[in-house]
Amino acid sequence: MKGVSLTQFIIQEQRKTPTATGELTLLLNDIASACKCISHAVHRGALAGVLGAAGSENVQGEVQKKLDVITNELFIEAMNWTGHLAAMASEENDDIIPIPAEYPKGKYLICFDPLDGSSNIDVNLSVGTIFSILRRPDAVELPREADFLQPGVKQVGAGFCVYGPSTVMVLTTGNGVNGFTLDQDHGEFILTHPHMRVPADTAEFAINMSNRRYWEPPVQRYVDECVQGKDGGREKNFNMRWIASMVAEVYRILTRGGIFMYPFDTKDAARPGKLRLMYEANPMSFIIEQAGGASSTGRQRILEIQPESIHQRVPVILGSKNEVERVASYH
Ligand code: P6P
Repeated sequence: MKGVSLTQFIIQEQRKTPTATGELTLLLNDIASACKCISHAVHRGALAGVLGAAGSENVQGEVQKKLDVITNELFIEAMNWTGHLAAMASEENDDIIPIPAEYPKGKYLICFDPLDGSSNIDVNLSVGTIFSILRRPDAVELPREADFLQPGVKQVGAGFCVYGPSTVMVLTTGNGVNGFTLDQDHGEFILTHPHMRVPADTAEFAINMSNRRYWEPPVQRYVDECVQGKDGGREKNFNMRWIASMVAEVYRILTRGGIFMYPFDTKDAARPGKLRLMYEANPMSFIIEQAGGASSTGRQRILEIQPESIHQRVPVILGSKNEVERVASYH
């Protein structure tokens, strides 16, 4: 099955934008190449000796690196020479990552989580790479952290690659959401899920129930009603899922609907939520909204949050529009 490749698809999309220079197309292609490399590393797993925490030593006597560090280096090295980026921000790096002086710079910024859900790697569950593309502010040659702090509505593109039974790249550049499955034989992403849409209603919720005592009352109320189903006043009974891998939860919601919640909790007063705004909540919210869903902190639309720091955490309630709006109405 050949089908439409990711490269063909994004070039066709580019042709719909007369002013496009093709730079975003090339950047998306470079991201796809990086994700192919990460997919290979993740799927080799134990065979590549990259599982588990540090502790073992390689031949140079260096401490064996965890896969999330290796994938971070993979992504940075696949992107820093391309000439499309002015700087990068990664979950794995405290500071923003400048483009080495010897390479040309471009007009985009990228925020990424190289391997989200990496705690699942050792138990062989799906993990993924999440990325968010912003424009470099005009005339900024050497971007600083402040140049990244743009609300999610400013994203030019966003996507994730889920490394599961199959490797699927999900992408939006503001004209809907499309999914591409990696054909391992040809090494190409092929369009397999055109125009992904999130059903407005669902009977499936995803949350880590062990945190119930830390949630705010509106979330406790909503989840208790889902658990009680028809016995508690809802018009239907609900099912529950929790994979502890955001990319897998969001992919499921894109394929059959659902609501995913990592809400505000009082477990750690210093953290308003667990998930990071710039490279988890914003890209996933852009994708979910582009597929007809909704994404909120419970009190505001996530894409309208003015970021204050590159690693800022936010509460996340996203998925089927009618359920997200119900939770927001309880706040
Ligand atoms: P918990 C993975 O570590 C992650 O950032 C998300 O991908 C996932 O949804 C969440 O944290 C899981 O958190 O507390 O259930 O382990």
